[in-house]
Amino acid sequence: MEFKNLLFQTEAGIATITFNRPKALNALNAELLGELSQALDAIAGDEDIRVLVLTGAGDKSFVAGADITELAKSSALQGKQFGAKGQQAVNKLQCLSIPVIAAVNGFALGGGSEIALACDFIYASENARFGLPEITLGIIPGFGGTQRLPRLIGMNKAKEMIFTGKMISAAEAKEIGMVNKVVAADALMTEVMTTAKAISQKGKVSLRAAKQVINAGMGVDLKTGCAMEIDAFALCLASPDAKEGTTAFLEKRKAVFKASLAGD
Ligand code: CO8
Repeated sequence: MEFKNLLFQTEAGIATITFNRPKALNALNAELLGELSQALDAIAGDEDIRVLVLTGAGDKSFVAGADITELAKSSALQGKQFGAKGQQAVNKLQCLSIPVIAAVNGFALGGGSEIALACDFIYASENARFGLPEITLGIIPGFGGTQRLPRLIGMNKAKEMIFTGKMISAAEAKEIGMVNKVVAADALMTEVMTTAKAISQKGKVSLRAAKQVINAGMGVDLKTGCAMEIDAFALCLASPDAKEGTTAFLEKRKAVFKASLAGD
């Protein structure tokens, strides 16, 4: 697929979306958000894609937030429409049935941090910087940052980041549990692709079930979450993936998972 503001490629079941406005540090304009939604729809409809990776073009920035030139000209109504477009895209990202890894290769500010937060986990380069600087612009996060950040790192730490608008280093982001791994900039994509490949070789049905149950379980009480887990477990057990996984173990060989979500 061809886009104006994104690069999109797939290889061996791993799709990569690269935010591609390097002159504006990959800032998010309305057109880019529309393209992101389109790309995510295409990925959701492609059974052969098993993992998605998001990163930024250039060596300086993942995404430096919403495009401030556009925001500066927006009325409240246009801002609401822009916010809705952004939230639609990040919600699609979070609800995608396949695992999504953010490879944060520089600034992840405002909407950039919010996109990374909607991914399943984040690997960052040593030069990455995270922050929600909206308060400095007289606004607040609008792509889910006030909701996802406290859920991930705790309310007090999230409030400190959002109230001060300060950037934190990749090392600090790892310390507070926002980032899973920090590596040298030139090793980031290799590290991300190694993990993406390992995940892509697992069963698609069980990956989907695990992601769905973890995401849905975060919004309900433990008892309800555990009940959802049992149902999802039973569905997995009925899939060809479970047959292959358990048979491969007993035959002392590596499982080769073929089942698609459609069950063929
Ligand atoms: N929007 C537009 N252009 C940007 C942005 C941005 N967010 N960030 C950087 N740029 C542009 C700069 O204007 C500059 O362009 P030019 O070369 O034409 O002058 C170019 O990128 C390079 O930037 P700098 O020269 O500033 O590079 P530095 O290395 O000196 O600084 C920083 C890098 C620290 C990243 C700095 O550019 C910066 O602070 N950028 C703004 C970061 C920011 O505040 N982001 C939050 C935006 S608000 C947001 O994300 C809200 C999301 C939710 C909206 C919901 C609406 C309802």
